[in-house]
Amino acid sequence: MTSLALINEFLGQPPNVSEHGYQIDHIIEFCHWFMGALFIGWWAYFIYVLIRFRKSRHPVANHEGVTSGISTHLEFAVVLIEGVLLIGFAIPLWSQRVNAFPNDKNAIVVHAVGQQFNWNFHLPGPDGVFGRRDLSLVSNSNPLGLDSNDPHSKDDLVVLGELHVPVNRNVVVDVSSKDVIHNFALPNLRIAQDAIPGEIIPMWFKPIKTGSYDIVCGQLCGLGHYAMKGTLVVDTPADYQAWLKERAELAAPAAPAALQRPPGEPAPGPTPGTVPPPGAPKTEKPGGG
Ligand SMILES: [Cu+2]
Repeated sequence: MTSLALINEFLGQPPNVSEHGYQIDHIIEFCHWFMGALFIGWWAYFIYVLIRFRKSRHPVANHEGVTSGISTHLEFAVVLIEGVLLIGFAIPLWSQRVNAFPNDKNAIVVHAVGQQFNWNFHLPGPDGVFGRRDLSLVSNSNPLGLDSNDPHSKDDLVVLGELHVPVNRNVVVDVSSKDVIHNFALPNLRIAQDAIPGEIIPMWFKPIKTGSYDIVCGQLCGLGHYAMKGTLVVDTPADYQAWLKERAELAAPAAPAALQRPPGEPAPGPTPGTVPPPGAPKTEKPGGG
């Protein structure tokens, strides 16, 4: 989808790579032009009034004021345009985002969990079922508290900072937080969702272009907020399968020993499925930064 986006581009908006993004861009672009017109219109009128009704020309005030109805009509036109923007475009678009979730089995479902100051991702693995997570199991080596005694967690993947998704497939991200309010924001995909402790809030999008894009935190969540960045990699289907395979292989060696331990005993090594991406810090300090 191409669109006339002069002001958006001038203001440095990153390129859109999601299916619905052009609709957001159209609204933003139109609002900028509309606000520009109002800005110029109001200022032109203000300067005209300053000159037209200056004291030297009108030493005595006219208390009767304006008698023509043109200002009322102009105000009504502005309200009408804003009403059409809100009711005709913004609310339907928002409604589609929050109500029309894809129900096809082909959609990728991922859990994104924010924490100061990282994004953790939990993928269900080949069985398609998310393993149980328990807050009491959360540790430095098991950032999401994945229960290794749950058979469904055996093939799960937990990755830090970098999420891969295939191109042209619907992606549903269940967003939550471990500590404070964060915001899972994907500027290139024109979508963001608050990550609220104690709540799991889904959002969805369809990436339409391969590449690496920023994942940022859109809420001021603490001293390290500025560094709370991740990467969304939109892959070709083949690259996505290769990434899943690579992650599964990296997670595999630790699995057998950890699965044999009795319940309740602390894990000797890294929890199965927990694979920090290359270059990630070894331990996270909650509250640090
Ligand atoms: Cu944050």
